[in-house]
Amino acid sequence: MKKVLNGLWKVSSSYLSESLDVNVPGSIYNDLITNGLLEDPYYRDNEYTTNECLKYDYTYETNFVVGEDDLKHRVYLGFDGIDTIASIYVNDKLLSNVENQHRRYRFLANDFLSIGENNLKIVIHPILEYILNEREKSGLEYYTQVDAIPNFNFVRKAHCMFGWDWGPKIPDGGINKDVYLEVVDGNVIRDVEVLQDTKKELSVITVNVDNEIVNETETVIELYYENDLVYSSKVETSEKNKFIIEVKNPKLWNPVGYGDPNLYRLVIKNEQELNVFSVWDIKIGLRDVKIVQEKDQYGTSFYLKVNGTPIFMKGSNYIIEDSILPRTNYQRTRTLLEDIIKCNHNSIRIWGGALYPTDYFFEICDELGILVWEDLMFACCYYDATNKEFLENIRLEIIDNVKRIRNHPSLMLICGNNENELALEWNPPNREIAIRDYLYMCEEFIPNVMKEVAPHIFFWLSSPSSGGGFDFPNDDSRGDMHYWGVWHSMEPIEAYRNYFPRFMSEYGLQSFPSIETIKTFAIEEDMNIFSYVMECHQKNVSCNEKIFGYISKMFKFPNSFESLIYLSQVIQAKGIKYCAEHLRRNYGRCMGSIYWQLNDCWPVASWSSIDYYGRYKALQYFSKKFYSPILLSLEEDKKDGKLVVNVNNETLNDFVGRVEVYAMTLDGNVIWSENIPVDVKALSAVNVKNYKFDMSLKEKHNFSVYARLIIDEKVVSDNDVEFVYEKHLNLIKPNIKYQLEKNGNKYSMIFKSDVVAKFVEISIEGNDIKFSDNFFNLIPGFSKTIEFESEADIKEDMISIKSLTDSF
Ligand code: BMA
Repeated sequence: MKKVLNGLWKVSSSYLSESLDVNVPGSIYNDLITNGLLEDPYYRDNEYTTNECLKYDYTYETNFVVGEDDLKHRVYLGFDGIDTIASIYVNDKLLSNVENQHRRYRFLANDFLSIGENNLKIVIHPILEYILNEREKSGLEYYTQVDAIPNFNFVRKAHCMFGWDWGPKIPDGGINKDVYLEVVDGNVIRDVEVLQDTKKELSVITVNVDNEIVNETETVIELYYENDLVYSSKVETSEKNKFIIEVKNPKLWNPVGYGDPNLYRLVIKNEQELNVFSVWDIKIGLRDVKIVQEKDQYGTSFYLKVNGTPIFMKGSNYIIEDSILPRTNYQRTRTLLEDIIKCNHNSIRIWGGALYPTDYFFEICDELGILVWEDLMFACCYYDATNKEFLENIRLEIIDNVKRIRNHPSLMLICGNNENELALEWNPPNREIAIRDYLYMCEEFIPNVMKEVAPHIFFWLSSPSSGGGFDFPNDDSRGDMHYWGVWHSMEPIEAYRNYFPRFMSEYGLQSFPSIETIKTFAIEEDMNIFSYVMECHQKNVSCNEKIFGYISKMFKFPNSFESLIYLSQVIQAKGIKYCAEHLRRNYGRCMGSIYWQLNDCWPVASWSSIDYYGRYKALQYFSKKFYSPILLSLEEDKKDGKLVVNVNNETLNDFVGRVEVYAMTLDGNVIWSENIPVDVKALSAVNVKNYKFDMSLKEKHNFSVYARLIIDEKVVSDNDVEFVYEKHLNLIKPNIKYQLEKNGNKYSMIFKSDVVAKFVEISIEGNDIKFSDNFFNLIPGFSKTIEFESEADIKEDMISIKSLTDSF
């Protein structure tokens, strides 16, 4: 029997003049803010003054009742998430000290409890003092990410809570997850492991059940598909029960776009006659997963196969959803994951500097068919691997988390860390020690733990890696790659095409969030990208000048702050599109595009495609097109006037259709056009046609190519391209017209323009709307329909439309 002890607790601290009533789970920052004792750190430059509160102990306290009968059994106190360095007292006796935010703790508490009312105190100790002490004890300096508070590597807490190149330095603390009392008066199922060997005709499932034994029960197992019982069995409960289930012609779990993500319900019970003592009721998916690494003409492949089908993984990197953790919830996560599905992503990478995701995160991915790349929570630093206590701490953390997530069908692979192998290229101090400690911890110790806890899950040593041993981790001929020449080294966007990674797990460009988001943290006088407040909300050392630099390469000098914000999003979207399409054109050679980054943990200038408030940046809209399973892309060579028209078919069906190509001047005058029949096999990319345009420079400034792919008389994908940067195009101010139609809460807008209109942005005052597309181009002679839903009554005078020519 489990009783959750969440709810109203008291917190006291010498930082506070009196104790406060607070909600558990929660956090120090959240408690202080909601009680009006701390300014919101996300506003203006508050981040820099709010950390004072973290110098103190906080004692969280509650009382609970234990009955006489309870104490005849085993009574546990459980803590699913304590952040981070804390002491737990029961009736003023120390139950335990804890030191890992990533772990779940459970302690036998009988000797601490008495019949009647009991008192539970959790004292959260100052985190910054702790890491300094640990650093001193170790006597050594290890490399840590430069944008974070140093020494974060000495504690097992989400690294990015100490700051990152997109994150504020507010290492909040508190009781993050459930606290419960558990009375074990009958057998308890402690763990279930589901292994499978799945083929199309037959899935053989092995279920290993770990029980805590107290009495005699039977372990019952039932497997359902929808409401039909597929299998059931019963055995006498022992510490370990094993079941082997055969499912003929299983309903497979498929990634989104490759069939349905079918789920089975697996119920396991410990019961005695009609008494049920313990139940596990989980969803599982039957699928065959492989990471294929085979030698080929380009090096060694690195790709995912699900149910025998090679999958090009398309997605982005996920960070924590909020630096103040109690502000996260199921619905926020669900909306984020639904947004990526709506935009044709099929994958997500859980980046290693953050937190292991919640159970509901994985349940949603299982349900939606999202493929998950999971990092273990180590990133951008080195650790003291001679510290035995630290190693034991991470061993238990890995076992705990991997056991928690290993049965999810959406989990494709687990990776040891983010960029720790690569970090050797960044001249870490004590280099030889860093090498020694990395090799032991990350290539011996952790892989052994993984073998113990999840031998059936593909384990990749680091991201990026070529297989370990510091052997050119970022080699584009094998393993995965993080390419940061564009952005961190300020290489031009064109440089993306110089690399042919087997799997690109990071690349990115920054932008500002939308003006509505900026208004939540900045006031009128801050509305300048080089103002103090705007720079406070830019965490990358190289600052806002980099965004400005990329804008200046392609666009004219912006005429206002708003235009600059708009252009920052356009350049980001254009750059990532440029790379993503290049990666997809190399289908087969490259099989993954995971851009950096999906979301934000506070309102900030960053690489995200969806901002802190869930608003889409231009990139999120672009991703819907460049990740579309059927894609027409145009590879132009600006200098030589060459063009390659390419079509990707990442569906399971061949198709026939036609590609229409129009060469035109910017006023819509078609110079020349062509219809090309295409016959594209499933899971392939084809080069449809190569062109060479002979143009004078002058002509180039007034020239655009538009192409569209038509299947069954429907436009499935379209694209357009120019041969000089937009700043040098002779763009004409467009006359954009639209027709607004309403049907209940569903709206459509049919757009037309008299000339080529670039990056047309729709906004509706006071309404946050996700459109079917935005920041799109309008081609004269062709209409474009945009759809959206809104409960508000949208009228034309609420709608504003702008395009590139409004920005200068
Ligand atoms: C990658 C990530 C993060 C970082 C991002 C942008 O290397 O792994 O550490 O935020 O680059 O610099």
